[in-house]
Amino acid sequence: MLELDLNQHIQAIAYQIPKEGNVFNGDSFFMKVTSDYFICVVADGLGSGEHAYHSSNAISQEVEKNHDKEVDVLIECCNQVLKDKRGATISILKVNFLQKTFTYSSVGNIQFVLSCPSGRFIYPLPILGYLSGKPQKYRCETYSYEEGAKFILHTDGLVIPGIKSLISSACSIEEISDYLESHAKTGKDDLTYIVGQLL
Ligand SMILES: [Mn+2]
Repeated sequence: MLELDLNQHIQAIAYQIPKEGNVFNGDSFFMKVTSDYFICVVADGLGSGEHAYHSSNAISQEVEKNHDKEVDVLIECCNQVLKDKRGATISILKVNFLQKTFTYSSVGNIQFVLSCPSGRFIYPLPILGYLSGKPQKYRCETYSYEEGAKFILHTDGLVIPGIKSLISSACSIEEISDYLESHAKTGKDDLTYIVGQLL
């Protein structure tokens, strides 16, 4: 499954494939572009199959319903909808085009890296754990970005050595996505990535 979203400020490609033999994908994502901001969420439901899907899908639906809210509010809303569900890891990214900043918050093993044309990398430190409706501490940080910055957000089903050199290369995001997709054969885990460029 491949999805493309773009305007004059961003181009983003999302790709998803379930674990080999599974119908349900335990990962979910949502992304949306408006004239002012881009928001995306990637969630990895604990385990795999239908129960994993119910947890991660609850997160993507919550962000879809409330995409205009701030990231710190959204992540707590997502925690609340996981009460009585198995749980999920999560990353939320929201980009403010006018301020040229982005806010990122994550719990668990979803990886994010952003590479600026100047050579600067932004690689927020992960918080261990997962959301399951229990009280949880979050880290929610805002960074500035340069035009041309590229980023990738991916679940642990994608295992690619040298992801930082790939994202900082001169390749377009279509080329990066083609490369990732060709390496993302169905395997031991569900897999989701979002690759994008801020313009
Ligand atoms: Mn996983």
